[in-house]
Amino acid sequence: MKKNIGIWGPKGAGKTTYLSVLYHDCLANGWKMKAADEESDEFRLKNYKLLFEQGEFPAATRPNEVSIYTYDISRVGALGVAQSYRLVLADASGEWFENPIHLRNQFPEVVNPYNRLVTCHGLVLLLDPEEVQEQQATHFVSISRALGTLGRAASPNSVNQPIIPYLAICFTKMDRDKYRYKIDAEGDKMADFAQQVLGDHIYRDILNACDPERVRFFGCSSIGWNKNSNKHSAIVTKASGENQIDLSKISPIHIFKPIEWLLR
Ligand SMILES: Nc1nc2c(ncn2[C@@H]2O[C@H](COP(=O)(O)OP(=O)(O)O)[C@@H](O)[C@H]2O)c(=O)[nH]1
Ligand SMILES: [Mg+2]
Repeated sequence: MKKNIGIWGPKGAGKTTYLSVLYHDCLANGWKMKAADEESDEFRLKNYKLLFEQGEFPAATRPNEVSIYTYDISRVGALGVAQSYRLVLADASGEWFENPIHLRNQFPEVVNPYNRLVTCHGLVLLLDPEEVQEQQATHFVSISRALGTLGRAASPNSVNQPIIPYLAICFTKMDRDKYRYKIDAEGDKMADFAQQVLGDHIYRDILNACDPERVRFFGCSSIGWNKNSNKHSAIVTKASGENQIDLSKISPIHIFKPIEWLLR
């Protein structure tokens, strides 16, 4: 079954890094995964090398790059029933969500990522909690604009409450010290965390656009923390002051989980 999953979020939220480790976390969760085309395979391999050999994060996505990565995933589920899905994942620069009109004029040849999001079965919204908390009004504008666009696409001629697809809201980089005790495995605590990070306006705006049953909050980290050292980030600060990933410690947290929830 084909499932388009849209990834969106502001610039620097961690989208490209998230997609780079998805393959590993998918396998770690008992699924099989294979890239459906060469570009998707090269994307994961190139970034694998960067993360796991050089300890570096992928380069920032350029505004004219809107890439589509396609992976086939499968597993044998409960009662021996095989489940298989084709995941079509879109990665775009966060600027598309912050300033869409400007980018549309600047890059008329690029397929607007909004046009893809509206065709998705499920959406993953990645947010850096620190950034959101510091700039709630800016985030309100970009999240609210995207929800409005999605809502109009979901029910263009209806005054009824627009129902946008399932939405997994993932707080990224939760390996950082100030967040390291905030993640809970079942995600029950995340709704409280979300309310605090997002503030009333964004929180209510999300519930205004979506069926509450279709929204879930997750805490995740693409690099994770060292299991042996009481939840310390896999990022280490070198003597030069530069941040580097400690290669022996990369262990993603809740990267595949939101997608698994969207597929169920
Ligand atoms: N601590 C931590 N930092 C991260 C993580 N993922 C990304 N980052 C940082 O956030 C930056 C932006 O990530 P990127 O994936 O390029 O964001 P994008 O613009 O949404 O694609 C990276 O260069 C890293 O410095 C993570 O899991 N943990
Ligand atoms: Mg990116």
